[in-house]
Amino acid sequence: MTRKRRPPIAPEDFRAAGGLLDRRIFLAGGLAAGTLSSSSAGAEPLSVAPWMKTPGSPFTPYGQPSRFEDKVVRVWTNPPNAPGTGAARTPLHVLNGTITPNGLHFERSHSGIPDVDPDAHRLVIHGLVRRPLVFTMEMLARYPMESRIAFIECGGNGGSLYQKDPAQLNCQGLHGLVSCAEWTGVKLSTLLDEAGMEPSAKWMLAEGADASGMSRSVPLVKAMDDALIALYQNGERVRPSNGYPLRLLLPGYEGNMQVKWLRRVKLTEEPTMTKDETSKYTILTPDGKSLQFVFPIEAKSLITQPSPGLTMKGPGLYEISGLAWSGYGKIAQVDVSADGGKTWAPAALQQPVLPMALTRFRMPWRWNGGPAVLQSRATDETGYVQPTRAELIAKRGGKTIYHFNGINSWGVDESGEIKHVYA
Ligand SMILES: Nc1nc2c(c(=O)[nH]1)N[C@H]1C(S)=C(S)[C@@H](COP(=O)(O)O)O[C@H]1N2
Ligand SMILES: [Mo]
Repeated sequence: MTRKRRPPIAPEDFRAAGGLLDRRIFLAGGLAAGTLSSSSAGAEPLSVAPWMKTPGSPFTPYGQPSRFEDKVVRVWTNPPNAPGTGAARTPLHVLNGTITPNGLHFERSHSGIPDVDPDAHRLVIHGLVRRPLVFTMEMLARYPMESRIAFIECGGNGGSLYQKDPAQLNCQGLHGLVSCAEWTGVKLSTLLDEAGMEPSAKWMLAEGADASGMSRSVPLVKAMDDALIALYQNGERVRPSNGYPLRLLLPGYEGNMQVKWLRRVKLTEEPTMTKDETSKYTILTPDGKSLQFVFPIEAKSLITQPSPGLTMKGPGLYEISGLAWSGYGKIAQVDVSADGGKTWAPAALQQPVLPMALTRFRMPWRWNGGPAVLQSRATDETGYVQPTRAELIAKRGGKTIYHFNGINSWGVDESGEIKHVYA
């Protein structure tokens, strides 16, 4: 009896034009590049490598990545060692999964990283409360804690996509001001309940202990809902660059409000109108008016692999993979296009899909070696769909740098090189 063998990629596997495939294609087998007879890696596959012949290195107090991974680093544009305002970006294109390692979490500081002594630092809660409170770090650590996996994205991330011409930067340079971590600490509501809120309190001022005196007004409903006084980041104490010894975590809200090196929470009736929420972090619209207090990050997504710098090596099967997130809740769907948005197919969402956290999506793609334009489009659980760049700019104009969440396009040419393009 003869059985017809199904070809590795059958016509019914194609989901959209441009070679987007059904996700089950990776289960079909026979698609991997390396076979024993065609090993091109140089070494015989089962020869005894040098590192098998002597004992390995001893233990170290704090682990570091392999020396072969020395290009997996943050980058920034400030001159070397210049303190002050600036940002170091996460290398999204060479990471996978959804959690950002602490040493690679992006950093945005308006006046450098203060060297805060946890024994000398205090957190004060005052204003419209019955009992003003002062906390040492030791006192805070005695309260019950919770963990939340949450992204933080700078309101200025992707701001260069408002420009007329596509900036020739890679994924990190264009979009590296977003990261995701498991944050652990004390619920702000626990501390506010203890202080006893006056009924007239509707807002709170959060102030940092750095030289920039970063301060923002936060609606009290958000503070009482899911705000965290974060003491730990991915299991270890919050890094100095991310707010040691404690930061405010406001899941889903723009990064700027998540005040680092937090020293003061003051309950107020009205927003305080600080310099950071009037001169900055407002969205200037085409009619000359500004949108103020645009807090949650709108749904957004991004293909991280392939992306500029990760040149593809010939036609064949590839995995398109990327990240999606929304400050309004969970990601419901991510669609991928390989033809600049003409046709779309839904990507597989990797579990767990958590609210206000980075979500990883994956899509098999058979690249035929021709030009392609790769895009992703996120939909969140509210039904909101990530707009095209043109739709976003029609609404917002080009005078702002904040809250860019338009669809991003990577152009692939015949040589497999990838560039940032507008489609
Ligand atoms: N005290 C203080 N908090 C701050 C800032 C700052 O400069 N000082 N930068 C803000 C901005 S603009 C962003 S985007 C986030 C960045 O958080 P991260 O550096 O932990 O990634 O922190 C916010 N909190
Ligand atoms: Mo920011």
